[in-house]
Amino acid sequence: MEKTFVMVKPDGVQRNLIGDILSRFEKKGFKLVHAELKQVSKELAEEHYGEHKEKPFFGELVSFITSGPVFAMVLEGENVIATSRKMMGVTNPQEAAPGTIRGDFGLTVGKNVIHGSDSEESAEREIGLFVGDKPLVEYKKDDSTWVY
Ligand code: DAT
Ligand code: MG
Repeated sequence: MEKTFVMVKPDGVQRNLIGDILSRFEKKGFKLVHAELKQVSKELAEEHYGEHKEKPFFGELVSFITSGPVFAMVLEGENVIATSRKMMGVTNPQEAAPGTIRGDFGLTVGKNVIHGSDSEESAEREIGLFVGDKPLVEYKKDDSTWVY
């Protein structure tokens, strides 16, 4: 089953949004197979956001994502990568549709509450970076026959 990496960013943690955000994914039918409250190091931040190294906002991005703990998750489900990105809304919360996580909870692009992998390759890469060798929690979820 497809997996993705999602994290509530430091602004979302500080603003007490972990529960609301996790609840949306749970209610949608996605299965949580890893969760960790984690302080991101500068090295991990630079690696994770490597594709943005040359952007003018890179320094700000790294200092923001390391400014406090994040809530890192791996979610599993059919088409979870694209669907969870839709639930997050577009990058800039001012343009994100109401009803999306960024649309409902964010106000500026620099503090947009949540991260989610954007492709199968980035999901695999980001799960590797954040979870490493720790095994994902594999279990049968009793609601699965009602979701699928
Ligand atoms: P996304 O997080 O939607 O995948 P992205 O990968 O293009 O967006 O950018 C990563 C993060 O960088 C994004 O969540 C917020 C920040 N960011 C993007 N564009 C920015 C900009 N123009 N100014 C400041 N921060 C920006
Ligand atoms: Mg991205």
